[in-house]
Amino acid sequence: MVRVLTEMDYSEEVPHSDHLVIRGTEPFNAEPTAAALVEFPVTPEDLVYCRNHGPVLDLDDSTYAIEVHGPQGSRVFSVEELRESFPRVEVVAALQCAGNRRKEMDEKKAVHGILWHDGVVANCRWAGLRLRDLLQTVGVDATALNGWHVCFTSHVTPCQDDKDYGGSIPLADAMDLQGDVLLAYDMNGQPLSPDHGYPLRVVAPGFLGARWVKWVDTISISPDESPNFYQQLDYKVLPEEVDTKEKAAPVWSKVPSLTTLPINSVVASVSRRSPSSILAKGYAIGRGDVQVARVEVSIDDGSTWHEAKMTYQEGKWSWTLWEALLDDVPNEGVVYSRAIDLNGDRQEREGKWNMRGVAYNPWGRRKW
Ligand SMILES: Nc1nc2c(c(=O)[nH]1)N[C@H]1C(S)=C(S)[C@@H](COP(=O)(O)O)O[C@H]1N2
Ligand SMILES: [Mo]
Repeated sequence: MVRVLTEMDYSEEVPHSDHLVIRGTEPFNAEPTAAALVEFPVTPEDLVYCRNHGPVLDLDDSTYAIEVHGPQGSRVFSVEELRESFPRVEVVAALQCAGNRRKEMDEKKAVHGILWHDGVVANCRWAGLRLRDLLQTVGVDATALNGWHVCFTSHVTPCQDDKDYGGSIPLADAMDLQGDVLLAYDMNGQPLSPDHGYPLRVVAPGFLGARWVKWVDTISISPDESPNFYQQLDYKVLPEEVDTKEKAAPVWSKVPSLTTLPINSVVASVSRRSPSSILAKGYAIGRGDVQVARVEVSIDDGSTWHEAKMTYQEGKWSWTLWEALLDDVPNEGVVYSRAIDLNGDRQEREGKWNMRGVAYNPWGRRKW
């Protein structure tokens, strides 16, 4: 367990990207515009949103180690050992915060949380070791531990709501999912930056960002989910009638923790291509491992839909970029988008309001 700060202290905060719109400074929370995001199939470091619940420190990887608590006891691994003793695996996967599009939900009725626009998503090339390989090394046999969870914790600093940051995913997913859950040390071919978890972070493709624990220093298996605040008392879709903290208090434990986020798409930019035509661009993202099959756009309030051209999709876990050139358009209007996945599930016009403003996915919508 690596404890660096015993209280939330921002005096050693690292510098952050200048290309983000800042939504909060202590802790540092910032996102790019969606218009900038969709210009890059793989999100450059400077445009990767930052979501923090505490200070961001530049950690020393020579003293950093992780503890893995397995069925036969605990083992400590240095970062170097993890890099050298396990195969390096690359995965392209979209990281998305459950609060993406919260601002739009807040426009319907006030929600609790940072008013993120539609930029808290990043599609990166992650590299690291397979969590499965590490767990097998310490003797974890998933078939004998049916229904168990893998818990990740970062003790580096305390957070706003808990003494550390933690989350968990089902053990079966960690051991299966084609082995794509990583303990990552690289992002886009470079060592992770402090903002994104240097020296080690969890990469859990298909899961909401909250489970991608940064600066992870402890991994354990348990019959229960992580007891951490961010697993138990946050990142859940509360019933619509729960609209105050007081009403939420007795309900949290009865509502399941989020694992995947629903199919989504947004219109990121609309530009004029001629006096009578526009080009709409956006991203779409499937639920878990279910890929986006198609994206459609409408400029007549959803009466007729046109298929957009998908310009990028890479493997099972990436986002989808799309664009649509629309002719004979009036001077102004609204472009809507909706994504449809391989199972035929599609985005609906309206999303469900919930107090914490998570998992919001109504049709994408942008004026021109
Ligand atoms: N240690 C730690 N890990 C964390 C968080 C955090 O505050 N502390 N935030 C989580 C949330 S809510 C998200 S959406 C992602 C954001 O990752 P990023 O800042 O690299 O974009 O990290 C997750 N991992
Ligand atoms: Mo998040």
